[in-house]
Amino acid sequence: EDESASDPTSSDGHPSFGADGGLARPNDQRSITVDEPTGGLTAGLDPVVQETDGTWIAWGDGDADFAVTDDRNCVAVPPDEEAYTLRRLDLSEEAIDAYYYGFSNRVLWPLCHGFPDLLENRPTDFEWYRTVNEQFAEAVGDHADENSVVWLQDYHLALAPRLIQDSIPDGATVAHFWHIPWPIPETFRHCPAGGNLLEGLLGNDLLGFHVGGYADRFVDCVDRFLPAADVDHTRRTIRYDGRTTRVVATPMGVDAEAYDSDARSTDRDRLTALFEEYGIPQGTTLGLGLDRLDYTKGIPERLAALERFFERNPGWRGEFTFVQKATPSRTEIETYQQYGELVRSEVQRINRRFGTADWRPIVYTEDVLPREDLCTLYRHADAMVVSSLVDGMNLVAQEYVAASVDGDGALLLSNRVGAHERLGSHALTIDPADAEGVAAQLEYALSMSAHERQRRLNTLRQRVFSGDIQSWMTTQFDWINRVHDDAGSSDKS
Ligand code: ADQ
Repeated sequence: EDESASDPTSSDGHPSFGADGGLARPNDQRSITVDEPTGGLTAGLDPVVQETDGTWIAWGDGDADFAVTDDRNCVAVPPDEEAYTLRRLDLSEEAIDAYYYGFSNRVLWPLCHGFPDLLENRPTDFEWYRTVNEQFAEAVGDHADENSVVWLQDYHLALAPRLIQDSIPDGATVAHFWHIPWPIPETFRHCPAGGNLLEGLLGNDLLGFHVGGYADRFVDCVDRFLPAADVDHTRRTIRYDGRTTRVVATPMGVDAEAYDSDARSTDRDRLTALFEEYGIPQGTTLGLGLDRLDYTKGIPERLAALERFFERNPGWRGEFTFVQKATPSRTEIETYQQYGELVRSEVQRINRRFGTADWRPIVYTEDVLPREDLCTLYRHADAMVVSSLVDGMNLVAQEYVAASVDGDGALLLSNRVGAHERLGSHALTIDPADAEGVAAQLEYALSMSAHERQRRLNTLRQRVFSGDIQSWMTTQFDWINRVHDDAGSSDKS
């Protein structure tokens, strides 16, 4: 989510079904295929759900080719082992437009990222948001009882926790991870139905954010907008309507071992082939940016910094190429279309300004990279630039570090992303809005001694490996067990 955690239409955090529509219908002999997306959350969650014989509930678009094994839209995963149940909620086009492209991504996304001016509250979007949350709660009710643990992902499900508690007598243990930032009260006050969202989220026993600042802001918003809540700022606990919600900061990591080993197994010939494909002169120094095409990612700001860099450093023209991968996202929303146009036209303008017959300063593509190519670029990029204007965590920065197996990369990291709290001083910190400063840090990165590169990367790698996706999952479930036990002991008292 979290595009990577929640948009089932992209290569992201849900198990999905073969594009050939290969799932068996009842009485149909076609085989079942399951594609495993590479998203970190899926990689982490899949074995847990397998171990617990759980049920994974996700929405889909009711594609006619999708078939199910029973009348509740459930299928066993993996098909040959039947380790857990995957249940799909089919949403109509109208529901997806209002719930996903509407309230989730025209209201909550801009608001939580501190862009209230981009908020678009269309008349029926919130009602659809509520309806889909009710559908999720109902589906959970089919599979869960008071002994169950329900774990919700992200901002698309803010009302579901309370609805789930209401639908299960004696309540289940409900935990929720919010993958994006939480705004300050001054911004949250613009949220339509803000009180309902807070009440919904206080149906959780546990609510997790990436960093302490977001957790504190959530507690501040409850304190300010829900006067009936009893708030303990120090312990980050909230008592409301007979339930205690514990708010925690549990930063998410990546599957560091997998990026490390995939990067080690890349072939230098693949880099040569990619350079050829992109028209980059072999041997050129490589810069890299990789993001969803989203206005929070600071791509035009990065381009402005690159322009300053080439202005300040004529000697690097022809010697340094910046590859920017930008995956289109939420293109139904006009703000995203306009953002894409701005990025593409800025790339063209800068390339016209500095490019020569055999060199372009910026190679821009909108492809989703196969894993091998992603790891090849990560491994060989001399400088990676993450310049988000605001970002809940940012996994790309951590993936780059994990894949930098030769110890010779340099990470320029925005001071406005969750990942900065963990990696900050060992990366090269940038203020993404300061083009001059980013250009200067890029100069520094490219002239840094081999020793300093290695030293910085060593520390970065320690942090990324010690806070990887497995340790995040363990922390989540430690907390869930703790609130589960607390709920059990308070029932007895
Ligand atoms: P995102 O906003 O999607 O995630 P990020 O954390 O960087 O941002 O994750 C993006 C993922 O997509 C990475 O795994 C990356 O490798 C992959 N990706 C992006 N472009 C790609 C391309 N062209 N080809 C292949 N893969 C590509 C949201 C929040 C973040 C938070 C995560 C997890 O916005 O702040 O870190 O959820 O909680």
